[in-house]
Amino acid sequence: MSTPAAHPTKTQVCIIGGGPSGLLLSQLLHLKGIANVVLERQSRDYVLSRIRAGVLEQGFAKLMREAQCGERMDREGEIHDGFFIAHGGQLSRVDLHQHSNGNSVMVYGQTEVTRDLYEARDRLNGVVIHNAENVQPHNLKSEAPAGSAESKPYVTYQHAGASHRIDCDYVVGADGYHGVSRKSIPSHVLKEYEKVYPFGWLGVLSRTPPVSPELIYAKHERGFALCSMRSQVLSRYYIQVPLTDSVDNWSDEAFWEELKRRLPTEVANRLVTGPSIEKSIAPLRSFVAEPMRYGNLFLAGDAAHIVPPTGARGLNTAGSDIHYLYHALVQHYAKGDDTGLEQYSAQALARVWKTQRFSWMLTSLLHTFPDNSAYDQKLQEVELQYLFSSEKALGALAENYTGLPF
Ligand code: RFL
Ligand code: PHB
Repeated sequence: MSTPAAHPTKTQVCIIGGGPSGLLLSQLLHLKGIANVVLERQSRDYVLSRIRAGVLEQGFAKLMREAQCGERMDREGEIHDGFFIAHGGQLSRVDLHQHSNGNSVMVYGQTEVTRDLYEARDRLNGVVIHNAENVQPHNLKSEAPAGSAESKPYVTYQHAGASHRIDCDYVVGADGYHGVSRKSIPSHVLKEYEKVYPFGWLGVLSRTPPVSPELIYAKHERGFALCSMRSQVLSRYYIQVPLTDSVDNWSDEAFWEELKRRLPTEVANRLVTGPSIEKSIAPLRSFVAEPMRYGNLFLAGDAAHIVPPTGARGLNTAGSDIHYLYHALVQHYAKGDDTGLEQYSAQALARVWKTQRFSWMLTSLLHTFPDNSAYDQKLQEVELQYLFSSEKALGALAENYTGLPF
């Protein structure tokens, strides 16, 4: 556990949020000699108890290696060359390898990514302050002459009853959708785009062998279902549920029964069930905030954008933000060149919108929408028929799922 001897009063980059985005940036900057502090509202145990993403694109995995955090991921993560789409009682395979010039994805949970990042931060004595309360960035866009002390931002927070202040050059808002950073940007500057879907995903983690060696995305008239995994002994399953449902209404038995109904019979017959070790409902939402820079504040990851989990893009898109921001900050500190910082928002958003499009497309294709007409349903069906009859359509799916270049 990194316990700072004292709370630093000065750093170069103050990062708000100790999720995967904040920790990855912190580690990468540290390796380049750029001082930084991470302020996290929750305890480490709490952050590590969140079960979220499971699929990493190669670009994200590469960034983990660059951050010297890839060893366990490469040992324990599973390379997947394809996945299945179940529809009309059949399983159709999307061969990612074949349709994306030999690309693949890595199945390795976000919880493990975060654990590896914390351990790396500890090894280098990185400063991660947990249980930081009332974190607030200040002076993000000052009128004072650039470079003067008065022009610089600072961040205040409370910890164990005491108030603290960190002066810095830049603030990075990596504090997720509910964080304080985006809210610090004046509303006349920020433009928000949002789409809320009329359903959520009920997710269950169980100590059972996965039903399939590769993920199965199932389209069914009763609602979407997903069979995923964390390892050969740990499975992660999801079913689409109405937003009005609560976890308390779903016993394990009811969950397994409903999941089986939505899978092709031969898959349902081999499903191994067991007690859930985690069960939660996530609402599905698409969201983008523009711009991703305000003065000396840079937003990254879920703080700036959210996708429905269908395309497995959220964490991966956070990774591409961190890639751009990391290189821009290195360019600034090593060469005094601010081009990357100036281009950050536009560059990150260009890729963000492509992942929005893909996540929306896959969500629309595979879910049951309460107000869909018979015509809408026919379109979903023909879209799937077209997909599996066209090398080019499969190529586009594989290209997006394995990750657009950054
Ligand atoms: P996080 O993970 O939300 O971390 C933000 C951190 O900031 C802290 N925080 C604050 N700290 C200080 N002061 C404040 N005022 C603060 N407010 C908040 C929070 O405590 C937290 O620790 O954002 P980050 O780092 O940008 O990471 C983003 C990812 O977590 C997210 O995009 C993914 O989990 C999305 N996602 C998936 N992404 C993928 O790429 N592949 C997947 O397979 C995938 N599956 C998923 C997913 C998300 C899901 N849910 C639950 C929404 C599956 C699901 C079900
Ligand atoms: C997961 O394993 O949690 C997971 C996998 C693929 C997705 C979403 C979530 O598209």
